[in-house]
Amino acid sequence: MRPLLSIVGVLTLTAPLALSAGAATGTPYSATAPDGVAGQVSPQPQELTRRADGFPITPVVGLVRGKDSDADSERVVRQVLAHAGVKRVKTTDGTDPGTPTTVWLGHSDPTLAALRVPGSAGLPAEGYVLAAGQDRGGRSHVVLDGVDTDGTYYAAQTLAQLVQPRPGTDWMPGVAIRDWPTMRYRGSIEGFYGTPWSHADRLDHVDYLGAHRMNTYEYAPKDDPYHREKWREPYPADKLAQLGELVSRSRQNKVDFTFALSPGLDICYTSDADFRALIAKFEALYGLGARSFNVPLDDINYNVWHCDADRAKYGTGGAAAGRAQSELLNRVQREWVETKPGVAPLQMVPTEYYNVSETPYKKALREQLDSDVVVHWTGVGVVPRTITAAQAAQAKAVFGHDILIWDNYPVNDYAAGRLLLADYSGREPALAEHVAGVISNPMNQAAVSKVALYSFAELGWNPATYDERASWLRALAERAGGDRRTTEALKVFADLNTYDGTLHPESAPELQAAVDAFWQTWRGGDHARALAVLRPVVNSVVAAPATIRTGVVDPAFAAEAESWLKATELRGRAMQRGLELLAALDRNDGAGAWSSRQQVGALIAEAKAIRDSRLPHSSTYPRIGERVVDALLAEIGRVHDKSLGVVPLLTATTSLGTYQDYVPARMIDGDPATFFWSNGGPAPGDEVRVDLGHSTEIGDIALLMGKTSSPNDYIRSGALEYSVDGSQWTELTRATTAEVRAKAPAGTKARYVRYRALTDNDFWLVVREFSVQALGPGRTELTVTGTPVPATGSSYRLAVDGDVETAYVAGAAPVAGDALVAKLSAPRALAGVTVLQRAGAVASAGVEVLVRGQWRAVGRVTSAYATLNAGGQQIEAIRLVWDAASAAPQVAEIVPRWVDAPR
Ligand code: 14T
Repeated sequence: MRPLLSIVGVLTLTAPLALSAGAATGTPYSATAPDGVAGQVSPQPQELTRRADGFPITPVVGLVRGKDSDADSERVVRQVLAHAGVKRVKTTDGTDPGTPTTVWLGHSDPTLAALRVPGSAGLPAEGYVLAAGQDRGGRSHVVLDGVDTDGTYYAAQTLAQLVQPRPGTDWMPGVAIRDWPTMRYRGSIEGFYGTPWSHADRLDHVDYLGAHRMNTYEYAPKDDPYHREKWREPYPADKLAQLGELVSRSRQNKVDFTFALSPGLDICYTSDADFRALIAKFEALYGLGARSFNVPLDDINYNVWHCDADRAKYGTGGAAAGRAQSELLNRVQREWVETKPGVAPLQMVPTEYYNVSETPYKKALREQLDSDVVVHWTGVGVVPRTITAAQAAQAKAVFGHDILIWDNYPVNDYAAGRLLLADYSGREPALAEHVAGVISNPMNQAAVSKVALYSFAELGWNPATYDERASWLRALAERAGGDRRTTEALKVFADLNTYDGTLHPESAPELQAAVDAFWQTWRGGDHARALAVLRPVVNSVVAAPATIRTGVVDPAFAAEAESWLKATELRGRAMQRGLELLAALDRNDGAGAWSSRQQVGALIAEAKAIRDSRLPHSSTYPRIGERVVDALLAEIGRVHDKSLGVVPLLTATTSLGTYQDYVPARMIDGDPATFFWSNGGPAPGDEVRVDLGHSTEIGDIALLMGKTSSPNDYIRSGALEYSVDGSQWTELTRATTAEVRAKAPAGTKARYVRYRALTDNDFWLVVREFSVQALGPGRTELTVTGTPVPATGSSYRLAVDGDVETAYVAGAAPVAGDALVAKLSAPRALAGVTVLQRAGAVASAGVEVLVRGQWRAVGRVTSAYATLNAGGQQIEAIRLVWDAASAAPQVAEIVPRWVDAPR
């Protein structure tokens, strides 16, 4: 007799197969479990004992069909065996085939007894026992004993993850598993707005669900017209055929295809015709084999009726809406669901799906909705940071029905341009005690959503062992087919695609930490070391996309992520150029720094021109390391500006978050048509601020808040204050209006001006302009005129605006006598001048300064970067006298170096 040993430690699995219906139907499907993650079956089994009696899988294997086997589990087992190199499978319907290795599918008490493992009797639905080992006679057995056919199927999927590929003969580790799901519903709801998944996406998705022991796919794409807008209309034949194929494929994966129909936009609850239209649609899907149905009533206004009869019958308010909805659903449940063989309890999504507060609407559902109906709930909030067990218990109590969590992660329809690749976090495992399940509303990108879905599978099956970070790492390893390099590249990429504003309020936490450490070292003075440490981090960003494109198991992942991969490469390269800029400054290479600066700008412009094909992401550019990459490059730009002597005219900041692209810079762009927009209402202490760059005398101040289309977006009560150092503030005035104007008393000196909220605000904040007049010495204004005249869209001012990214672009090539003249607001001693031209269009010119009405030559510019000495003369103007044969000039900046400039 062999000793039954539980091996302490881990068992390393090398890329076993996870199998699916896809492989059987000819679709290549090779999702593989990770090898970097030792010995894990995913989702993690409830009870797993390792045994010492593992065995090689022989070329001939017996397969015995038992009472809980079916074609699907048999298909999976055959794929496992074929993949393990088995040449011949001797199949029987119960008799012992006498093979050296035998797989007992569905049931076998005698074999379990021989392996001394208790059977599956008494396990919850979908549970199974998987035993692998050798009997006293030295014969090898695998028993896949499901409590039902679903359980046997899951035993087969677990088997697929256990077999270890080995050169020569694959290895079956000795193991005894007792396993069952904790949650009844596990899977997904395609419930997002924007471009729905393709048919191929869905087929692949239900394969993924089945391979990860998830049992639910709900079909509810908001932008399938036949699901919501045109819910009454029957599906055209081609769409129906695809749904039929999807229903079959779901069944093969033990996934309950759940058809959802959303009639809420215009249904008349009292209308018999509307009821019949709904049932007809369900009937069509029933005919295809669907046995699970949902009536979502989310994202509608329940205070609006769509027929007079409803108003007359139900009255108004939440209680009326709850009653109307309950009556409709009760009819569907009682007159249809309960009369059709095999149909699962009806599901619904309440209009109030996002909280647990007691309301007349919820009271109506609690008291009137048929008790069999399962109610969806998203947690407290549409995309809540956390869902606790206590909240889940409250939801169950307040809705008075079984709760199915519709978890709005990793859905990205509300986050245009963002791919959500972070961990599935903030869900308290103990919520399983109060809900029937958790399903994911995924991204518009089906294959990329598998990173999160992997963890949904684990939380749903075995919440007790759920570890969000470990699960995420395994998910990435799985996408990488266990390849270490690809896994690392995915980690880098995922870090840059973390921020969602809710579950993950931090953007690119890993890169952020590296950047923080970089500036700390840089400011400490060890520039070489700072660069040497950050460079490989940035290089890994540049390299990740290529590794991912070739390394991920799923070509669809790379295809769907391509816009983001491209953006990652470009932003990574921009960061590389940024570091080169700093290195150039360190070796006093002004020309090199300017060249790098322009390349940074060009790469970022290229990254911002990318548009993905799917809605809503097609409306903007892919966000990558949002704010972190930008902040690094902006700071490098400031270091460069400082070394050039460029004084930014004005910068704007805020303590508030920014909504979409409505960045603070828009409050100081001189254009009242553009605006800053916060992403929340200002609380006391929140502020908007302008920084003049240096302390100077200030005059008129104007703050224009709100806009015609959101007139309430202003600070209801605020204080206008100024400061020299940013810490000591003096109040100028208080206001309660959308437009605030003030004049600083003559002689007031300040560097900062801010407007600070004194009370809470429900509305967000719009600031169209925040202008502060800078007076007096300390700043010399340059006014540019001359020829050639600027091209459309450009202006003279851009040559002296303190922003090297913008340029005076001439409308034509210069002719003899053309010159660009920058006149000083007051004469000042000039040490030198730097002229920055755009590299693509370098013109040559003589540089002259005006001294007491006389132009004097100080040198020539012939390249993109030119820095000249002016000898400290007191000058009135600077001019560039163009060479007639030159290209049309593009002057990014004329940067004077004043003798008396503060350094
Ligand atoms: F039904 C709900 F559970 C639900 O979440 N409905 C939608 C859903 O289709 C969408 O994908 C999700 C994420 O954007 O949020 C819900 O839609 C909203 C929610 C809002 F708060 C749409 C607009 C909102 F302002």
